[in-house]
Amino acid sequence: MESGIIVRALSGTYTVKIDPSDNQQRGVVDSAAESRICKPRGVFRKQGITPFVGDRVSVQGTTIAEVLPRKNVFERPPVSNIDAFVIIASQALPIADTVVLDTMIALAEFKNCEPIIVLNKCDIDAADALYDTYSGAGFLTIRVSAETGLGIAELSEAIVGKICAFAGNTGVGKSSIINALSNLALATGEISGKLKRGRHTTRTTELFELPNGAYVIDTAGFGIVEDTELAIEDVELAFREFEPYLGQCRFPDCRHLQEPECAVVGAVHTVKIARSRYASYVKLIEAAKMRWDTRYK
Ligand SMILES: Nc1nc2c(ncn2[C@@H]2O[C@H](COP(=O)(O)OP(=O)(O)OP(=O)(O)O)[C@@H](O)[C@H]2O)c(=O)[nH]1
Ligand SMILES: [Mg+2]
Ligand SMILES: [Zn+2]
Repeated sequence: MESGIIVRALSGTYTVKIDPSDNQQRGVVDSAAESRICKPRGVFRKQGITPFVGDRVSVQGTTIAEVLPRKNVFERPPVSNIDAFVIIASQALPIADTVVLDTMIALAEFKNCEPIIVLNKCDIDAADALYDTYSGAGFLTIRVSAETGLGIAELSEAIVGKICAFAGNTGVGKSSIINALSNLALATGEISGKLKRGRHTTRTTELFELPNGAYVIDTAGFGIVEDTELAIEDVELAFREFEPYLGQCRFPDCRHLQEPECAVVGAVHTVKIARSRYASYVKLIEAAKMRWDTRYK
């Protein structure tokens, strides 16, 4: 039996990139690696199994025989096994909304995928405040410019071999950065022309393979709708820079809102936690509370 990864889904048909056989070098992108159109086993329907883009699968001929256990699942778009959530923001137009950024980051943390903050359009504005906030909070934060190529090599390095969802406002430069990442390999003579999609919107869900072996999915608004999955107790765990203060508050059940002698609020006052991050935390807690109340009251 062979194995592979689903890179494309279109009305019940899946494109599976077949893993190179063992005598071929692993971890090296093999542009000749076979892409095979496959159908799921009939029994999947009865079992309620829907293969997703990103799934690791076993295939027999042109049949998907098994979907291997998933690291995580996103519903919109339907993808699984996302290793890194590459969140693109900028201090040039469109200027980042930190609540939106922090919601995406919280969701990434909740789903066990690594948030990578990419500050684009640094040729126009170096985004110092965003850089300080997010690197200070403990995230890999990379300044780039799709226009000049600044930071693109560093980003490429950071995502080697990972399945990445590129998320961010429309116009922030997701497609431009993906193009820049694929052009990076021009020097080595490898380029997948299919990335040059320009501004076409695509209705299929697809992973694009970059020359560095990363897979990327390029979707405006990725993940935003799914913050509704975050319960109150998930929210504090989704802010990694709060961690040193958890358990230090006066009340063990402190939600870090209006309670007296709260260590988290103390850290905001001493600027160890960024004010904008704390403001996003409060919004996410309020939203989670509201959902809980409407569900259970
Ligand atoms: N100055 C400058 N402009 C950039 C940079 N990156 C992208 N742009 C411009 O910003 C505009 C939007 O870029 P896109 O790559 O289409 O943005 P996107 O995030 O893919 O947008 P959607 O597909 O609508 O979600 C284009 O006009 C780009 O030329 C950059 O680093 N610097
Ligand atoms: Mg785009
Ligand atoms: Zn507290």
